[in-house]
Amino acid sequence: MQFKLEATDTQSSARAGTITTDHGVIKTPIFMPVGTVGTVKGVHQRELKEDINPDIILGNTYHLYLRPQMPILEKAGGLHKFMNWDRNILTDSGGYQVYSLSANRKIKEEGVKFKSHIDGSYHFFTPENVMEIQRTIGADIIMAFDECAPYPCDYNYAKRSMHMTHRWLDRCIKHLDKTPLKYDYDQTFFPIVQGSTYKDLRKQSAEYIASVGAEGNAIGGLSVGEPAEEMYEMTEIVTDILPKDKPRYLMGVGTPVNILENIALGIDMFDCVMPTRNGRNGMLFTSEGIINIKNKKWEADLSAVDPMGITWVDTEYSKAYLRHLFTVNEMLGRQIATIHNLGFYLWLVREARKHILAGTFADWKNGMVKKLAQRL
Ligand code: PRF
Repeated sequence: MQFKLEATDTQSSARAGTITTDHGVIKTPIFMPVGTVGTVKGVHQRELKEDINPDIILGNTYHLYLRPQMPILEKAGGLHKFMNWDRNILTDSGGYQVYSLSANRKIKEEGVKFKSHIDGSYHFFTPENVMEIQRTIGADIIMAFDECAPYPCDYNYAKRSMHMTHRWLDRCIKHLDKTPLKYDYDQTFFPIVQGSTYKDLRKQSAEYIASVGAEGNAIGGLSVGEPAEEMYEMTEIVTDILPKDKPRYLMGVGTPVNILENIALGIDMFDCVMPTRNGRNGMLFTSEGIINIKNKKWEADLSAVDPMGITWVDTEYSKAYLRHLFTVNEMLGRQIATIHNLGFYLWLVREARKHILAGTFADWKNGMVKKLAQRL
């Protein structure tokens, strides 16, 4: 993997760059649509490529390990081939999904024992087997196995958890070094900063993560219920320490406003279920604000879904029609909303990139932030 920093904003820490892997170029800042189980829910791979056009999507180790399971993915030649996606993929390690999805999880130094949310069967994740699973899935970027501490979290728990995440990181690196690649392209490993909402822990974790010299770095444990201001404060502490010549990925963030504010603090990569999950629930993100398309207000509004027209669905259909699809619970409504929202998120990061390169990011960002959170 190669990262080339193309521009840094003069009034903020925002950056524009390119990441190059064996599956192509990723222009940053980037938003990665979430494709948890080998599908970006509700969107065909062809639509994803042609209409939304992301350079990279995300998959989840936890889900893919449970279904379809590793023998199938191995037989297919990895996730790219299995799902027919020839661009970049990043897999999360399960270090978050284990805590947010499975019941009865037991975290020990050795690893995490958890109960499947699908059939109640028991499984054990360790830093070692998660590296092997990610080799088999075959994503271009693979993540360290970490513990995402809950919020709020008492200091002593956060500190112990952070140190365990650091020890797990050492085990990940050691094991990865002796686990050969499974396919004919490279994989890049990203470690994850933790430390909850404690400044000294965040600083310590960022220093530790920077010291391992990985090709890219991630920040976890944020956007877990803390106020946005606290998230930004933590991001800033960490981005001040992480190397400038490596990409930085803020995991599971966030709203359009969160994304712009964190770009301003020096983040290059984002993922979040919000555009897809909230879209399926009738929430549309637009450059003028947020729409709940299920609202009666749109019942007879025959204007375009989004007059700005980022994707074709925005101008091809009316708000009243889309509302109707939600009212009668047709799946096409959820598909249209998903394509719209992903189109919007990708538009937002591409605009941010353009403005960083043109030296106009800070003013543009401040103007956008005022509009994006409004409820229409
Ligand atoms: N760790 C991992 N994945 C994540 C997170 C984390 O802390 C988060 C927190 N926002 C989202 N996804 N491994």
